[in-house]
Amino acid sequence: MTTGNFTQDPPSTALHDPFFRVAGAPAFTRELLTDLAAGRYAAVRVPGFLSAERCAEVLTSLEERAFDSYGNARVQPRVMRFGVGISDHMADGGVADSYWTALERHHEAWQGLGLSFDPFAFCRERLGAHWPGGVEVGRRGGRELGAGVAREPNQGFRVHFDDALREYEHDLLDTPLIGQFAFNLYLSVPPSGGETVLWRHRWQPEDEAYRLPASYGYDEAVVRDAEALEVTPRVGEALLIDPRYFHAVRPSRGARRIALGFAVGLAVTGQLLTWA
Ligand SMILES: O=C(O)CCC(=O)C(=O)O
Ligand SMILES: [Fe+2]
Repeated sequence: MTTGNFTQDPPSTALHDPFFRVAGAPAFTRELLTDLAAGRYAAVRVPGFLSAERCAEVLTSLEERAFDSYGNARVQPRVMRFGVGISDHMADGGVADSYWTALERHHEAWQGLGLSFDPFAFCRERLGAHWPGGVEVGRRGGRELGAGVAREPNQGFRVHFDDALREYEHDLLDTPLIGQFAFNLYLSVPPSGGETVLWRHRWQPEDEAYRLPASYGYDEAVVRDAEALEVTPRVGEALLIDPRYFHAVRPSRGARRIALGFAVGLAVTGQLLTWA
């Protein structure tokens, strides 16, 4: 209750930015993608992006496979993955040769699932259905990057942000980017936990005081004064976020939390370009 004594109230969390919100829609329209890139939304969610049948097909075959873990010096608590993530192959502000070697095995592993369709191609097609420039897998030095990865952060993702402009010394892709998103399609979600949380806070130099040693993540105190919003993912739903807002995934209880994910860049050409 407000007593008139402002020192008793949390400093800024009571204030709301009307643009810090999540849109829910049947499709990623041109307008929603534009508004997400421009900052009129923090995230866009599309329920039923992939049918229950197709989710079950991909999930069933993934469940039979052994997942790897992300590099465990940088990613603690452990996050499992099926396929290659470029963040494990960052070197000297660029991409190590090991990424390209790992990608060959990644393609074999995904082909080995014997799926009736290519889930990442399907996601690109639906994501770009209303986008004039379409969606393609990004290239570096003329070579196509990874199309996506299955991620399983059962113990959560720490508070972090994703921004290729800061993570790499030069342009990651051959085509420069003017905007970035992170795409997730949920195949399996837990009955409790597993929420995706976003904070209305972008990286600033002072935040480095909160970085956990050798980690991709930050102490949650870095976002303590920021407005937060939470999304509880559903199976078959696609979520596109502005990953430059600090975000985290809460630990899951009761079931595996498995999502197909990739990064999306809005290129100067107007195309959406993906990578993982
Ligand atoms: O799994 C999620 O909901 C978000 C994961 C994440 O950190 C990202 O996609 O950048
Ligand atoms: Fe992220």
